[in-house]
Amino acid sequence: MYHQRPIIAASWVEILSSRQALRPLPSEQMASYFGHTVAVADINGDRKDDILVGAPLFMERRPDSKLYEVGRVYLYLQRKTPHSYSVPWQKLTGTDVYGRFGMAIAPLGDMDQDGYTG
Ligand SMILES: [Ca+2]
Ligand SMILES: [Ca+2]
Repeated sequence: MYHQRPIIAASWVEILSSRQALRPLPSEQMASYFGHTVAVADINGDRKDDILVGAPLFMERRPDSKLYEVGRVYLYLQRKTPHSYSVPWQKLTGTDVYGRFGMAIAPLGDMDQDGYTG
């Protein structure tokens, strides 16, 4: 008789540079497809590219205690702080069950011309 060890499959997105390897962006939930989509855009208008990562199968626990697959998009701002890539600046969660929010991400520029891409 043997005890099977649980399989833990963590996922992350790793941004590589020719000069240095940046910290990996860790997923907060297994099997959420974190990293299915990645986009780069200057969201806060500071002329530094920021990173958007989609997790279209992210599951949210709702007040009825059940998990619902809604998807999530994570925004990481490029800052010179030690944890700028380990903790997202903002999490955007989908509202529609099975809507797969974050399945596709594309920077559309400053559509309302207020100086910010977002
Ligand atoms: Ca920026
Ligand atoms: Ca804008």
